[in-house]
Amino acid sequence: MSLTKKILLGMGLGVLVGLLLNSLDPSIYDNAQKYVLYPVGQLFVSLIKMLVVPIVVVSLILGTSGISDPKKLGRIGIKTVLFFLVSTAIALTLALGLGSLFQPGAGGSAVQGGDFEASEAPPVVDTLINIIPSNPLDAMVKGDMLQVIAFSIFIGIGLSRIGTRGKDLYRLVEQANDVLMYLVQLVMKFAPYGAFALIADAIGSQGSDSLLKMVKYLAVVLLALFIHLVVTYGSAIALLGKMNPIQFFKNFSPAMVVAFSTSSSSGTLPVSMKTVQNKLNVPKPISSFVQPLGATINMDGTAIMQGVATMFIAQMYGVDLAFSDLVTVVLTATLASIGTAGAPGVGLIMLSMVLTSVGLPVEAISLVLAVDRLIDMCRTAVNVTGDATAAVIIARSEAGREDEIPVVQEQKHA
Ligand code: DAS
Repeated sequence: MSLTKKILLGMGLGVLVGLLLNSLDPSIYDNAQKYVLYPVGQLFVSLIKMLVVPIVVVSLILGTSGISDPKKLGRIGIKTVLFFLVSTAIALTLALGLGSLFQPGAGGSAVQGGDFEASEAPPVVDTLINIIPSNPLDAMVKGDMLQVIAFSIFIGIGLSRIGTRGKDLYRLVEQANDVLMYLVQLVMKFAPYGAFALIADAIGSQGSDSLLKMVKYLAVVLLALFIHLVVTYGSAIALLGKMNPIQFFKNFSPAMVVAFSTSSSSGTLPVSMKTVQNKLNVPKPISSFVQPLGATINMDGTAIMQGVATMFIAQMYGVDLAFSDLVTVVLTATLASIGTAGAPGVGLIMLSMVLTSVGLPVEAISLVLAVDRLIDMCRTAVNVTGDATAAVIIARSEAGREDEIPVVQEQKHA
């Protein structure tokens, strides 16, 4: 049985066991929670948290070093990165807007006995100054994600600017990324049991109300993904790509199916590139530049999940996010989508850095973790479609100038 099926089975069993425990004598739930559900659920959350800082550092160094030298990127690269950033900003605005409109976590009680006190957000100026770590290692030890992000970006820029002198360090960081991607796959093997325990614990303690909130969160994310896919990409394809959107989605659907079933943008790359070249008539040089870059740094679907999840978790903790917090979410989720590797489950790990940037606890990922695999399948299909949309639009804008296209150093992800 595939891992996805095992996770979905774990989720289903978690719902049934949770509803059963909630209907029985509370002492039965207490014992089940103490000796099984809590240990298994927290073990899974800790395994995820263990990977957060190293993955953020390594992913952002690789992602930043690939795009920070305008000379290396060239005209095509700058147009491509600009399209990626604009579409991710639209995705996040959509996610935060729908999260505010539908309030999937409203009235939630993620913290027993009263609201969670988010750490008081300092004035914006202090936040910006505080982003620069006076001690990068201390920032990593404390998990101060904004400072970890800033330090990683500086390293990535430096690495790209020293050129060939940095090739050994770049290779070392790539190897570290490969090890971390292997560890993500290893941790994901535990996901069926973790999802079971987290769902059974939440529903066992709070009844069908918590199930309803999870379903509402799932529905808001799927709605945002659908709107972004059809409206944002559909109109970009029609207006900028001068292509019939229905034709685009029909021709690209085989790659979307592969992305949905594998939850891996990198794994889908061979199919998505072949589809874009053969069925959407994008010249090979443009497809071979835009799509590998996109599979590494362009994850609109992931950004949407992170935007809605942050709103959902803030609502479950009774925290009102100020406008400055929402700006921070857009910034960190954009950086997270640049850093997210095209492998299953990585976007959830990167969600931790978005949560900490607005003072929410990393443990809160347990509220969304249980349904994340289902969302990962959908958001990965959106991620690869965003890269294909960019390829079609860039090809259109470069019609007749394909000979001037640089070759980007493709980052390998497991
Ligand atoms: N599954 C990742 C991808 O391959 C995205 C994610 O985890 O958010 O695009």
